[in-house]
Amino acid sequence: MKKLSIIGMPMDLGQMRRGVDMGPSAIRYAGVNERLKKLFDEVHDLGDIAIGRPEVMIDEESNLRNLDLVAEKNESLAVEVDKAIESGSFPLVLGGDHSIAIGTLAGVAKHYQNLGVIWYDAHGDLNTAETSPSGNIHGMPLAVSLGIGHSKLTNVGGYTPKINPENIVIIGARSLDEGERELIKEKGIKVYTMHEIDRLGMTKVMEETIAYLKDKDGVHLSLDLDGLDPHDAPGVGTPVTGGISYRESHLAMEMLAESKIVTSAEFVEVNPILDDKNKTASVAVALMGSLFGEKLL
Ligand code: HAR
Ligand code: MN
Ligand code: MN
Ligand code: MN
Repeated sequence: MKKLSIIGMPMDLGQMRRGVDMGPSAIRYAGVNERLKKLFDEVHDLGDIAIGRPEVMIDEESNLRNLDLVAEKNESLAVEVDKAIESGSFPLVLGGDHSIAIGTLAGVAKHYQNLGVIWYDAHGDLNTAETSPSGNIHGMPLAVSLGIGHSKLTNVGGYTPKINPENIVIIGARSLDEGERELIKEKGIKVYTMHEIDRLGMTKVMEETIAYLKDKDGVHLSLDLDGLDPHDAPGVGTPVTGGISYRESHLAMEMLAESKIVTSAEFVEVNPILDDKNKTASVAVALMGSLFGEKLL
């Protein structure tokens, strides 16, 4: 019995471009339920986690934008993701900005001894309050999940760390801050930047990624739509040129489907306000189709 639980996380407090809170609506409008119903025995759309629309505030003491709210709302997300897994469902979280990975991973990682993570993103999201150029928490969730960062964030779900550095593969990186580069080297995190993707081709990148994560007891896919080229995914808050194409991304998802290693996923940073006729949400839904086993023939 294949069951899917869809959880909307309309979070926009991890950065400054409001509108990403409408990501879950845009992805539903693009037909996520209809598309995935063909690929699962049961699809349960659990609706959205309540975020509200508070005024955006900087925490004076920590210099982290909306620290308390981001932490609190991620606690709620962690509970829902945990419940979905308990009920035997594959959890699929719709963002929302990437700060939601803090809650998703808090809910997922307690179910695995040795969780692998694929971080499909233009960015490393490995900043801390000290290294961040922006104070935006969506640039920090991977560091937080490693147990690095403010304790209000690292302790979401009541435990830390969620993952080990040697279990991470970053794919699509092309905008890394100095502190992130240092952390990657210090921790030995595996990264396929756009250079390696161009050089090796996506087939080889995914073969290596799958081989690298094969022995893990679960793999979480955290897919930031800004990992794709802005031509293919324009509706994101922090676009970076020279990204992964729609076709390469499809291939990556198809290879993950074949490998059957992925046990949870989130698709984040869809901002319909910045989009071109819901193109980015539609791309997200198409990639989900491939990830969950849609075939052309
Ligand atoms: N590295 C920059 C920062 O920390 C930009 C992060 C941009 N964010 C995302 N996450 N969309 O991948 O502010
Ligand atoms: Mn990201
Ligand atoms: Mn990004
Ligand atoms: Mn394809």
